[in-house]
Amino acid sequence: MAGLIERYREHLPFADGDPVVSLEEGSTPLVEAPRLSRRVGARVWLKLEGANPTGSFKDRGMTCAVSAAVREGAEAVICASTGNTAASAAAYAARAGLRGAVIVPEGRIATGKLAQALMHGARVVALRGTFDEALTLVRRLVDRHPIALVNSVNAFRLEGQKTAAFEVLEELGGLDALCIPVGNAGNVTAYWKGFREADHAPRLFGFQAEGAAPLVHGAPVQAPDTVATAIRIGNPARWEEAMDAFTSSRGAVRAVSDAQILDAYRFLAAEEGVFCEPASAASVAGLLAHGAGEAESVACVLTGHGLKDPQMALDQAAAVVPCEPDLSAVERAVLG
Ligand code: AN7
Repeated sequence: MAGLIERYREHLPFADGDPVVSLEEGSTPLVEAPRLSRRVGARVWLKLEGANPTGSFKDRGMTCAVSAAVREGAEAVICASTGNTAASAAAYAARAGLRGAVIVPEGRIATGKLAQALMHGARVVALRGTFDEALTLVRRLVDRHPIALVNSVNAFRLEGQKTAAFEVLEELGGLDALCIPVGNAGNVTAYWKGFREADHAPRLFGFQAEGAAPLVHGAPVQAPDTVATAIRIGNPARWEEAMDAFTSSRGAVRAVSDAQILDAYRFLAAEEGVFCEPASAASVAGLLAHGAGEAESVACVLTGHGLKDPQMALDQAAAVVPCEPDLSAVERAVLG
């Protein structure tokens, strides 16, 4: 399977012969969710972005951002991140032979993401501050040093991420509504760009965590907090564009509580066989809590894989059953 620059080159700002840094990202599964569909009263599909090479949708943007950085002669890339951008940037930097640095909020990044960034050889800086402070600082840093910024303020990121909208439309033909978690608001902006370029306009419903819902409140949140660490963001970089996407598509941005997020997280794993990370479950939590207008066909974007955050899973799931190594004990343990 080709990577997405190859697959969608005519819709992307890359010419034949430009350098391409790819891990064959994109082309992710879109699976129907029968139990969720029954609960919602519509046909619901799940876009499994956790099936990307580093386990999140960020790879779509990163293949473009890092390919463009190589084309421009960059030697290093940097990002601020709640975790997934860091993991993806580190992987694509390694692939390209560039140095990578990532700045993450100390103690607020899921274990899997930290392991990825470190294994790929990035310099991982744990900031004693929020994601928003980290982003402000890296933006100042790249003004002073020749390092490519690969956060979603980088236009190439959105170009890559818009391809997910193409894929959904190619599979379903059309769509009434899309539900999506919102943090820094790059992804919803990218989907809207992709849908418009493909001449479709499903309603976009974005969901933020209650404790980190600046777009819902209409004001930045100084100390954002939620169990969904990936979307623990108080001042989204793509604020205006995201609000335009919600308004233009006749959609909305709404908040979901941590309890609703965790309910959806467990439901998807236990009832649909789909393990996503908590932030991703916000899309389904929002659909369950608020609906999606009168939509008959709905796609929920599951942005990252559940294995990103093993500690959260162990905290939320049933305990393991200890057992002595004899048959009757095993019978009791298995059947009891
Ligand atoms: C799983 O990695 O911002 O609204 O620094 O990891 O485009 O920010 C992650 C965001 C949703 C929100 N789901 O997307 C980062 C980062 C998952 C995420 C989002 C993120 P945006």
